[in-house]
Amino acid sequence: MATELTLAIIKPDAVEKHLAGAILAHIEKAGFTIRGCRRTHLTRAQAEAFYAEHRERGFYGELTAFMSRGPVYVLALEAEGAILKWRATMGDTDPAQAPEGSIRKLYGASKGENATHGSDKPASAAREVAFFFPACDLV
Ligand code: FUP
Repeated sequence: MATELTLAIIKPDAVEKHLAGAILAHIEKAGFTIRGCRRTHLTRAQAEAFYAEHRERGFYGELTAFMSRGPVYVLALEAEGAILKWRATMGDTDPAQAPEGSIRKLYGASKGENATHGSDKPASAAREVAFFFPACDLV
């Protein structure tokens, strides 16, 4: 399996609850190398651009309002098969369906406020990492 980069976000709900440190520790214990890490507060326009592929979905307004309501941590994670590995580490979108011990089960509250984001496929990972990190910041 190849070494990959994927984009993770510690979402506003988790940052508000002071869970960012616990989630970063979980990420490192799971075997990812954190190649990029930045705290930021997305504008509504940035959240809309980031989630543009969901524009037609009913939850788009709620999703982009939520993602811009407070600070987030954006992370570029590296591992063998990082994209699928990070999605497995997070668990299902709905925390109620996520496996025991997964990040969304441990720290998520609902389908919308589910603690973390992860890229879903290689093309998304490339777009999403580049959305937040110039190549020179991936160290
Ligand atoms: P995921 O890839 O697991 O983040 O899930 P999706 O791409 O299906 O959805 C992206 C984000 O939209 C989720 F993280 C949360 C939000 N969402 C809702 O708010 N309601 C839904 O019913 C589904 C997703």
